[in-house]
Amino acid sequence: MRIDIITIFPEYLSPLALSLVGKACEAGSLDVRVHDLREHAHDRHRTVDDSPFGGGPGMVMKPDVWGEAIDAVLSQPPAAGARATLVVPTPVGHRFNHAAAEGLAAQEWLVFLPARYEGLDARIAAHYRTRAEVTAVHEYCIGDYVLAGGEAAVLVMVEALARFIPGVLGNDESVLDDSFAPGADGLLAAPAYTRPAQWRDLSVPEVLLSGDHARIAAWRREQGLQATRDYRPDLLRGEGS
Ligand code: JBH
Repeated sequence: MRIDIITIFPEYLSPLALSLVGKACEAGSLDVRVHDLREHAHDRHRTVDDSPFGGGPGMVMKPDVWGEAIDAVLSQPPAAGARATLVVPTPVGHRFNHAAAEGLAAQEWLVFLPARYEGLDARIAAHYRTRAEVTAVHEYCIGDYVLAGGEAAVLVMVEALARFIPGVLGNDESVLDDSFAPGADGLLAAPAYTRPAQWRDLSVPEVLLSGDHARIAAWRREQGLQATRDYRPDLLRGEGS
């Protein structure tokens, strides 16, 4: 998979060279390219934003600068005829969840457009939805809190989707067992323990040492159900994931 990211903070994306995503890049299953938006700002101050038409606080990122940057990325497809899926992190978007991550992971080419909080000129999404080289423009929100810009959201989304790319995890079963995976019954995971069996004044639940796999599975189901009731009752009502 090819991933392009256009940003005014290229260094912000450097964690992608680490960990699971970095290993996938080295192994060749992922090709991540970070581009500096300011290379497409041609005035003396390399301006990328301007005040909003209609007034109000904050700044809006300029469509001409973004348009030139996106066109430059789209002119370098990973393969002849490849089409890009554009992803815009924004507080005004569909919730990014497990299903969204899995959907993005199935694409051959993703282009992320992290903007500052007040966002991109709305014509960017409208224009690129009409372009033949683009399959879709997704606007996603990772959660109900305020971020200064979309870069941290891109890190979250890339890490979440990379786990669905074959060969990236190293253990295909881990994805299926995750909390939120439909096959994992939609519940949160049970609490986990490892050695030593006795630590300070706390011991591991006896059932986990019993070797009785049916009892362990039943215990984990019940614990997962209780954790879901406590922390995420929305999942039990079928509203979450
Ligand atoms: C995206 O996903 C978002 N959640 C909260 N704040 C944001 C700010 C900019 C982009 C988001």
